[in-house]
Amino acid sequence: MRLVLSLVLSAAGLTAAGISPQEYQERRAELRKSLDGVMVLFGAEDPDDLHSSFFQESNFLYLSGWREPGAIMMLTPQTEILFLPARDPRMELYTGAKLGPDAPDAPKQTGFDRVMPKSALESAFLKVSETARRVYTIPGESHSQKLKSLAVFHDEADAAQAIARLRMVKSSAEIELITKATNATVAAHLAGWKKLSPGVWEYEIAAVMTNAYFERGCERSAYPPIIGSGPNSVILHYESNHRRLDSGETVVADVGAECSDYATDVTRTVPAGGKFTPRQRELYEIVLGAQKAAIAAIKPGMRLRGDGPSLHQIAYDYINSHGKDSHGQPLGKYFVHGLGHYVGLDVHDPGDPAAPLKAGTILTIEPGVYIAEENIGIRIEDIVLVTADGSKVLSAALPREIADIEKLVGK
Ligand SMILES: [Mn+2]
Repeated sequence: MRLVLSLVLSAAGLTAAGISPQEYQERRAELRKSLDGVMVLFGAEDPDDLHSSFFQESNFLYLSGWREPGAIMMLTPQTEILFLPARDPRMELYTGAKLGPDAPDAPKQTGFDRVMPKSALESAFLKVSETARRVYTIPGESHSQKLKSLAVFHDEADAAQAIARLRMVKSSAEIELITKATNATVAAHLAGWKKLSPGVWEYEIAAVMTNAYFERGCERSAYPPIIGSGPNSVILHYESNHRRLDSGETVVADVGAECSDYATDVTRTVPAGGKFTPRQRELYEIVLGAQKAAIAAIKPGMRLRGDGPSLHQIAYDYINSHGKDSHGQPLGKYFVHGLGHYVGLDVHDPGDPAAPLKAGTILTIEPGVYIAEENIGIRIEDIVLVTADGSKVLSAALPREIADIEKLVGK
């Protein structure tokens, strides 16, 4: 009995370190204020295989901090209910103890006003849908379809969009966690540079880098590390990391940690042998110039992309008006991806890329050129906080000038 009790108590540690239970409650309160109906969110289920680990659905995580599989939440302006699966003693031999819906302190442990068994969802939903005008769910989410069939005469609305409006502006606790992940990632890049030399395998660099942020209190990678050397440097999401570095080529290292659920995303392109060739140097300076021009233009009201002036346009224009390919053509067509994205719980955090930036938004600025014909891919990515009057580059401690990089690579 004592053993069971201590296992149950350990469930209290399941909300994310760094974000307080009060903040999760405040997020729900803020969302509920603007809700003209009922929102139902389904948490992630346990993946039933040995290849993947459990990741809580990020909107669910944002609003609850709850990290056990199979939960559901229902929010209205008047109520908030967390539905939990019944405990399964046989499964708990494999998964460890879970918090059951009938535990007397379940509201205290979860921070929700009410905790109910999952089996009560339908009747509770039918009750609130008598008066609710609109049903908010995540579009395409399979469980939601069945639920919506119970409330056929209601308007449908996109829960993810409503939550994204909150997620786009970070709280001070969120900024702190992303800064922590970023500082650990800067250390990871510097450790990777030290290890870099011709003959080393890409996965060895990845191992040195991930180890550096695990040692600094980050539990996971925000995404699989990308170490792309030579021909692999032009592959945008190269992840196999299975090639040996050769001298004379560039290495794109796109690696970011996740700390207490919050991601970061930082890329540098460095010379495998410690020195850029004149052509690599020329292209690198163009990408860097584009990045600096875009970062200088960040302030509230500016847009990442879309019609009219945008950060993407600034970077594109810079690249397209500097340098040429081997056929004498401008380089704009080699900048093949978006300039950046929002970052938060997800490395690609939700939000309209054409929306005016607000103070408190965190985004990446990552121009690149990828010229397969020349075996050269160059991407420079920093993570930036929008401030009241401009921006702060959170990854500024990681050098990006050629002279500084050449001083550090392989040494
Ligand atoms: Mn990125």
